[in-house]
Amino acid sequence: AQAATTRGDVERLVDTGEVAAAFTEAYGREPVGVWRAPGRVNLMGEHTDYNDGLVLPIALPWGVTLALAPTGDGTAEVRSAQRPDEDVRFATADLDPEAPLGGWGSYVAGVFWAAREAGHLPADAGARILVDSDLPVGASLSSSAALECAVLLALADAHGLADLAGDRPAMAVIARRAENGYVGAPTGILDQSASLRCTEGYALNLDCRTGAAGAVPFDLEKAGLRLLIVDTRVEHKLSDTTGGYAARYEQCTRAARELGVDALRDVEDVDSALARLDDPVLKDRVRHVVTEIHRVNAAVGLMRAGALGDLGAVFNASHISMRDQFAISTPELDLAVETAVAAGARGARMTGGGFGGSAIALVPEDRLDRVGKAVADAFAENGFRAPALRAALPSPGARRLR
Ligand code: GAF
Repeated sequence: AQAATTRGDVERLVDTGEVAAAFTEAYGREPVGVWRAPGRVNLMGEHTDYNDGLVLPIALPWGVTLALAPTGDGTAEVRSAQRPDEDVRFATADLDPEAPLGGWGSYVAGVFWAAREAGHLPADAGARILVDSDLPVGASLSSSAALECAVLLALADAHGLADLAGDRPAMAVIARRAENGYVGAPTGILDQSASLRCTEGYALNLDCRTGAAGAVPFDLEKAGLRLLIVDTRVEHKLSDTTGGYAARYEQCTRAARELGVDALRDVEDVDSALARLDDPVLKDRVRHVVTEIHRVNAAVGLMRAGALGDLGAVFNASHISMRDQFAISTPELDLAVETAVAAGARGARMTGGGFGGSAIALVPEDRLDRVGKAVADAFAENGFRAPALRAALPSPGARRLR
């Protein structure tokens, strides 16, 4: 397992020197700074964000690090250490959401587009950027949001966009707009908020309707627990507008309309709401969203009481709801969850958008190896691709490193 279970491990993952040196080699000049934005796992509250509900993510030790130098020529050049043959260049004035660049460059271009649309980025603002990432893509760990947030934070700092640089909630709105308006993925505000607003040692209890947030202590080390992330390596894709994610978004919107509420967040009595719906699929979707919002509150209560082990039961209930009511799990995710619990995890659930990606398990420290091995063995026995296992601590949100 790739483990970052102590603060020292987390620090070692952040190598600012290498990224700055790679920038200098690529562009023949020094960057003005280096920024890092993390990926996330969500502890509770899945598919609740676009229903105006509650979420509870932590930032991961892994993320996107980038070096940047601002320019005043209105163009951007972006290189990635992971994609050396896919350099990206664009003139910011030419960006058109009807014809997005495509590929990984869309997430960068989308941020320029959204920051300009919001009136923050002057027309002549450009940049040279070098991106490095230790987050897997398509693993439900928010590699897209980490990239968007790193670019936006660096642009805000380097171009002196003072009204934006100090306002993380506003930055999350712009990074989400990049994804919705330019990339074309109908996602909510969870991932960008997690990357920009999480703090080390805490989970972020975010109200996606108001943007209000609180930090909830999540001291795994003190509780003798570890958070094991099982990346099933079945890639999920949120930007597929005909796919499962977009279909869930549409079903939730339709259910809210039929129930006469602004969003499913406003459903107060789930049984009477279900009685007013005819479509059994919509009933299932509503039951998941409404109960999942309650599970966020339950999880926050347990965390504030210092009863982290008891979160396991809430994890398990959430997974069953995602599997049976929201229908976003996969055989690999179900196997990861069931095997982890059978091998001694306190609880487990899939995390993120679903249809692939990762599961998380809350595991007593002394059972971490046993649980990881049990999951890897079960995957092999079932003929699934070997999972990638990582243990993580709640880590710092997006920040300037140098
Ligand atoms: C993905 C989306 F990007 C988020 O907005 C959220 O809906 C999540 O799936 C499910 O909770 O990560």
